[in-house]
Amino acid sequence: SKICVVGLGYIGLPTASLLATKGYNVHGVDVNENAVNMINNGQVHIYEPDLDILVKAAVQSGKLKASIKPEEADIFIISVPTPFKDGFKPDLTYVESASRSIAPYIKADDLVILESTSPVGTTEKVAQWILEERPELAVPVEMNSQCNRFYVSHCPERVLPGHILKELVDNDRIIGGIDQPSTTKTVEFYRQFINGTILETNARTAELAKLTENSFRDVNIAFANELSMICDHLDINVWELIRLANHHPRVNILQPGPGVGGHCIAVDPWFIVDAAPEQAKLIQTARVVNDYKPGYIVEKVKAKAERFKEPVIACLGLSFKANIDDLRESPAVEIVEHLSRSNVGQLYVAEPHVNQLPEKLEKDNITLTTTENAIRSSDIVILLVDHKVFSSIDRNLLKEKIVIDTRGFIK
Ligand code: SAJ
Repeated sequence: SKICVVGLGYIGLPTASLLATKGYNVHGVDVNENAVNMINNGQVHIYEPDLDILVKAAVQSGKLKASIKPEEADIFIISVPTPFKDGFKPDLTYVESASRSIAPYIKADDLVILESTSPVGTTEKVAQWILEERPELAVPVEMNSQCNRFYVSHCPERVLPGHILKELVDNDRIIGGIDQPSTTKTVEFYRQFINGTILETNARTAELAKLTENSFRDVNIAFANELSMICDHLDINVWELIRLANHHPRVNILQPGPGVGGHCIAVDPWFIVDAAPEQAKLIQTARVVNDYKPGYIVEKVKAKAERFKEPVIACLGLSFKANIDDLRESPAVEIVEHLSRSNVGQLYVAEPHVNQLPEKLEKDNITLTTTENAIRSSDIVILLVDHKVFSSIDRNLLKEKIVIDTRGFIK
């Protein structure tokens, strides 16, 4: 069968490439023309370990082609972003426009799969948006007929950035259709290329399951972040505390950090809060605790900087977590921006995974440089990301410095 993948980002591109190398004819669609051109040349516009090799293989086999427009296919996969907008409301603009854009190309018996993380009810909306464009098609919820029908399911992606290629095939998957025939058809498709267990449910449960997974992690990180602030107050080493507590057979605390970033864990819990504000108290509080942490780190740095006349601060790491180049919703970026805005001092930033500062950090008091140069030039060193490359930092360089290690990385 032919597959059309809409949205060629961190989820869509690996998925499209994987399917192409499995022998499917894949038509990839993205609104970013530059990304489309790069992919057609066998190149990648995002960094993920080994993705370049997979994309190259897929394109060279002739099975993966990209374009800015959808084409007819048997299976459509929607993997576009679902950010939030002001007031922490889910923004379904991309899902809606993806759904409407594929509508003209859908034929009877086709399957539409929503992989984007989505608020409860979105999969049903996808079916509705398509029906609005193509009233002659049907889903049996409305018409008890098998003719002219199309199928719609949610199969939330669960891959961890940095480990996408492995998790894409090995993770268990939840599949929930808008009706049982949709679920069954989707399960049959994923069985072709997924090694993990496939779990069947309905669309709404699948949607909430994905949001629940990320909220679970957010709540647990909030617990660790709260502990780190309690420990600062009581002058106790939080890393030692957590290590000790985790020796209990039923305790497994996550790690505190400078805050929670990325486009998933810091976003998805709000979809639950938005849908059930009265009930989702803990989930909302966890968001507040995690969002408080970057500002808390800034205050810590300010307090240390007071003793210097012209403080120079080295900020190590910008990405939202270790060993990736993704700066979206990164607490490290937020901290550097905040320090710059409050003129705390001269900032030297080291981020070995990028060769250019993001636009919002292009400021006179911020310089992107090497790790060693940043440390050598500084009075205060803030470790913001636990990148593997930072583990080889020469400890002698740090001897005379004030070190604020937000990740408990520098022993
Ligand atoms: N973090 C901590 N302490 C920890 C763990 C993480 O501060 O102990 C921070 C990270 O530094 C980062 C943020 O949390 O800023 C999120 O990182 P992450 O590694 O927990 O998660 P993501 O955003 O890279 O990927 C998550 C994953 N979800 C879960 O683990 C439940 C992934 O499986 C999802 O597919 C992904 O969200 C997604 O796309 O939804």
